[in-house]
Amino acid sequence: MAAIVWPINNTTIIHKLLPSKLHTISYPSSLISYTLSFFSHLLTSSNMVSAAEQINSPTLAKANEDDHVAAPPSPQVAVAICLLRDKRILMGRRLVSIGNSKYSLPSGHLEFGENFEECAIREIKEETGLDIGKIEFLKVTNNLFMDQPKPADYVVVFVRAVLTDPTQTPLNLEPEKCDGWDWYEWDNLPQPLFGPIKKMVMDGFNPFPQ
Ligand code: IPR
Repeated sequence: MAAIVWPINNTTIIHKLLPSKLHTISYPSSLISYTLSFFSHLLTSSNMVSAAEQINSPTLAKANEDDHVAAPPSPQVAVAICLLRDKRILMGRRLVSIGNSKYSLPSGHLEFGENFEECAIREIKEETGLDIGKIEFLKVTNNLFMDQPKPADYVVVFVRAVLTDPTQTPLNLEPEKCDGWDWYEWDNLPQPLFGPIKKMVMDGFNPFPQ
Protein backbone atom coordinates (compact mmCIF):
# COMPACT_ATOMS: atom_id res chain seq x y z
CA MET A 1 0.00 0.00 0.00
CA ALA A 2 1.36 3.46 -0.89
CA ALA A 3 0.45 6.63 0.98
CA ILE A 4 0.59 10.33 0.25
CA VAL A 5 1.03 12.53 3.33
CA TRP A 6 -0.36 16.02 2.87
CA PRO A 7 -0.07 18.57 5.69
CA ILE A 8 -2.69 21.36 5.47
CA ASN A 9 -2.91 23.90 8.29
CA ASN A 10 -3.04 21.80 11.44
CA THR A 11 -4.39 18.74 9.70
CA THR A 12 -2.53 15.99 7.91
CA ILE A 13 -4.46 14.36 5.07
CA ILE A 14 -3.35 10.85 4.31
CA HIS A 15 -4.40 9.42 0.95
CA LYS A 16 -3.98 5.69 1.19
CA LEU A 17 -3.68 4.25 -2.26
CA LEU A 18 -5.41 0.97 -1.71
CA PRO A 19 -5.57 -1.45 -4.64
CA SER A 20 -9.29 -1.01 -5.06
CA LYS A 21 -9.94 2.60 -4.19
CA LEU A 22 -8.46 5.89 -3.01
CA HIS A 23 -9.01 6.08 0.74
CA THR A 24 -8.67 9.52 2.38
CA ILE A 25 -8.37 10.09 6.13
CA SER A 26 -7.67 13.32 8.05
CA TYR A 27 -5.61 13.36 11.29
CA PRO A 28 -4.52 16.27 13.48
CA SER A 29 -0.86 17.04 12.53
CA SER A 30 0.16 17.02 16.19
CA LEU A 31 -0.99 13.40 16.48
CA ILE A 32 1.01 12.42 13.38
CA SER A 33 4.20 14.11 14.50
CA TYR A 34 3.84 12.74 18.06
CA THR A 35 3.39 9.20 16.72
CA LEU A 36 6.36 9.52 14.33
CA SER A 37 8.64 10.94 17.00
CA PHE A 38 7.56 8.26 19.48
CA PHE A 39 8.55 5.43 17.13
CA SER A 40 11.71 7.17 15.99
CA HIS A 41 12.68 7.63 19.67
CA LEU A 42 12.13 3.93 20.35
CA LEU A 43 14.29 2.93 17.39
CA THR A 44 17.16 5.38 17.81
CA SER A 45 17.61 6.17 21.48
CA SER A 46 16.89 2.84 23.09
CA ASN A 47 18.43 0.62 20.44
CA MET A 48 15.36 -1.56 20.89
CA VAL A 49 16.18 -2.58 24.49
CA SER A 50 13.19 -3.47 26.53
CA ALA A 51 11.59 -1.05 28.96
CA ALA A 52 12.65 -3.30 31.85
CA GLU A 53 16.30 -3.16 30.74
CA GLN A 54 16.12 0.62 30.35
CA ILE A 55 14.88 1.08 33.91
CA ASN A 56 17.98 -0.70 35.24
CA SER A 57 20.33 1.13 32.88
CA PRO A 58 23.00 3.28 34.60
CA THR A 59 23.28 5.30 31.37
CA LEU A 60 19.61 6.17 31.47
CA ALA A 61 19.81 6.95 35.17
CA LYS A 62 22.71 9.33 34.46
CA ALA A 63 20.80 10.99 31.61
CA ASN A 64 17.80 11.48 33.89
CA GLU A 65 20.07 12.95 36.55
CA ASP A 66 21.53 15.40 33.99
CA ASP A 67 18.02 16.44 32.99
CA HIS A 68 17.33 17.44 36.59
CA VAL A 69 20.48 19.51 37.29
CA ALA A 70 19.44 22.58 39.33
CA ALA A 71 18.80 25.73 37.28
CA PRO A 72 21.49 28.42 37.70
CA PRO A 73 20.66 31.15 40.23
CA SER A 74 18.95 34.25 38.82
CA PRO A 75 20.92 37.49 38.40
CA GLN A 76 20.43 39.99 41.22
CA VAL A 77 20.40 43.79 41.17
CA ALA A 78 22.53 45.91 43.48
CA VAL A 79 23.12 49.64 43.74
CA ALA A 80 26.66 50.90 44.45
CA ILE A 81 27.12 54.47 45.62
CA CYS A 82 30.05 56.69 44.69
CA LEU A 83 29.72 59.06 47.63
CA LEU A 84 31.90 62.04 46.78
CA ARG A 85 33.30 64.63 49.16
CA ASP A 86 35.70 67.22 47.75
CA LYS A 87 38.13 65.13 45.69
CA ARG A 88 37.56 61.93 47.67
CA ILE A 89 35.26 58.92 47.62
CA LEU A 90 33.95 56.71 50.45
CA MET A 91 35.13 53.09 50.57
CA GLY A 92 35.31 50.24 53.05
CA ARG A 93 36.90 46.77 53.20
CA ARG A 94 34.34 44.00 52.78
CA LEU A 95 34.04 41.20 55.32
CA VAL A 96 31.43 39.12 53.46
CA SER A 97 31.94 36.10 51.24
CA ILE A 98 31.67 37.87 47.86
CA GLY A 99 34.70 40.14 47.62
CA ASN A 100 35.95 39.36 51.10
CA SER A 101 38.80 41.68 52.23
CA LYS A 102 38.48 43.84 49.10
CA TYR A 103 37.77 47.56 49.11
CA SER A 104 34.33 48.46 47.91
CA LEU A 105 31.80 51.25 47.64
CA PRO A 106 28.81 51.25 49.96
CA SER A 107 26.31 49.05 48.14
CA GLY A 108 23.37 46.74 48.57
CA HIS A 109 20.56 44.77 47.04
CA LEU A 110 17.70 46.56 45.35
CA GLU A 111 14.50 45.73 47.23
CA PHE A 112 11.16 45.00 45.61
CA GLY A 113 9.50 48.16 44.30
CA GLU A 114 12.42 50.42 45.18
CA ASN A 115 13.94 52.86 42.70
CA PHE A 116 17.74 53.23 42.47
CA GLU A 117 17.73 56.51 44.37
CA GLU A 118 15.68 55.10 47.26
CA CYS A 119 17.95 52.07 47.40
CA ALA A 120 21.07 54.28 47.53
CA ILE A 121 19.62 56.43 50.34
CA ARG A 122 18.57 53.36 52.37
CA GLU A 123 21.81 51.38 51.91
CA ILE A 124 24.05 54.32 52.82
CA LYS A 125 21.96 55.05 55.89
CA GLU A 126 22.01 51.37 57.00
CA GLU A 127 25.75 50.96 56.47
CA THR A 128 27.15 54.37 57.49
CA GLY A 129 24.37 56.46 59.07
CA LEU A 130 24.99 59.16 56.44
CA ASP A 131 22.30 61.16 54.67
CA ILE A 132 22.91 61.74 50.98
CA GLY A 133 21.43 63.84 48.20
CA LYS A 134 21.95 64.88 44.56
CA ILE A 135 21.85 61.23 43.51
CA GLU A 136 22.72 60.75 39.83
CA PHE A 137 22.86 57.62 37.70
CA LEU A 138 26.37 56.85 36.38
CA LYS A 139 26.62 53.42 34.80
CA VAL A 140 25.39 49.84 34.97
CA THR A 141 27.64 46.77 34.76
CA ASN A 142 27.08 43.03 34.83
CA ASN A 143 29.34 41.15 37.24
CA LEU A 144 29.87 37.41 37.47
CA PHE A 145 31.33 35.91 40.62
CA MET A 146 32.18 32.37 39.54
CA ASP A 147 34.79 31.60 42.20
CA GLN A 148 32.26 31.70 45.03
CA PRO A 149 30.92 28.58 46.77
CA LYS A 150 27.69 29.55 44.97
CA PRO A 151 28.27 31.40 41.67
CA ALA A 152 26.50 34.76 41.56
CA ASP A 153 25.58 37.25 38.86
CA TYR A 154 25.02 40.87 39.92
CA VAL A 155 23.78 43.70 37.77
CA VAL A 156 25.30 46.69 39.57
CA VAL A 157 23.81 50.16 39.12
CA PHE A 158 26.42 52.80 39.97
CA VAL A 159 25.18 56.18 41.16
CA ARG A 160 27.00 59.15 42.59
CA ALA A 161 25.85 61.27 45.51
CA VAL A 162 27.01 63.90 47.97
CA LEU A 163 26.42 64.39 51.68
CA THR A 164 23.39 66.50 52.54
CA ASP A 165 25.50 67.94 55.34
CA PRO A 166 29.23 67.84 54.49
CA THR A 167 30.24 67.76 58.17
CA GLN A 168 28.75 64.25 58.70
CA THR A 169 31.20 61.45 59.43
CA PRO A 170 30.60 57.80 58.46
CA LEU A 171 29.92 55.23 61.17
CA ASN A 172 30.56 51.52 60.73
CA LEU A 173 27.02 50.34 61.42
CA GLU A 174 27.47 46.81 60.00
CA PRO A 175 30.85 45.76 61.46
CA GLU A 176 30.18 42.14 60.56
CA LYS A 177 30.12 43.14 56.87
CA CYS A 178 32.73 45.91 56.67
CA ASP A 179 35.82 46.76 58.69
CA GLY A 180 35.29 50.54 58.50
CA TRP A 181 34.73 53.47 56.14
CA ASP A 182 37.17 56.08 54.97
CA TRP A 183 37.63 58.71 52.26
CA TYR A 184 40.10 58.02 49.47
CA GLU A 185 41.43 60.01 46.52
CA TRP A 186 40.37 58.59 43.17
CA ASP A 187 43.96 58.36 41.89
CA ASN A 188 45.14 56.75 45.11
CA LEU A 189 42.48 54.12 45.86
CA PRO A 190 43.07 51.40 48.49
CA GLN A 191 43.99 47.93 47.23
CA PRO A 192 42.83 45.33 46.44
CA LEU A 193 39.65 46.69 44.90
CA PHE A 194 36.41 44.71 44.75
CA GLY A 195 35.64 43.38 41.22
CA PRO A 196 32.83 45.73 40.10
CA ILE A 197 34.67 48.93 41.07
CA LYS A 198 38.01 47.52 39.85
CA LYS A 199 36.43 46.96 36.43
CA MET A 200 35.22 50.57 36.37
CA VAL A 201 38.68 51.89 37.29
CA MET A 202 40.36 49.72 34.63
CA ASP A 203 37.87 50.99 32.03
CA GLY A 204 39.07 54.53 32.83
CA PHE A 205 35.78 55.54 34.44
CA ASN A 206 35.79 58.57 36.73
CA PRO A 207 32.74 59.22 38.96
CA PHE A 208 33.62 62.84 39.67
CA PRO A 209 31.81 65.52 37.67
CA GLN A 210 34.22 66.59 34.89
P1 IPR B 1 23.87 43.95 51.16
O1 IPR B 1 22.46 44.11 50.63
O2 IPR B 1 24.06 42.72 51.98
O3 IPR B 1 24.36 45.18 51.86
O4 IPR B 1 24.77 43.73 49.85
P2 IPR B 1 26.32 43.84 49.57
O5 IPR B 1 26.96 45.00 50.26
O6 IPR B 1 26.97 42.52 49.82
O7 IPR B 1 26.34 44.17 48.00
C1 IPR B 1 25.80 43.31 47.10
C2 IPR B 1 26.30 43.67 45.74
C3 IPR B 1 27.63 43.15 45.40
C4 IPR B 1 27.83 41.70 45.63
C5 IPR B 1 27.97 43.57 44.00
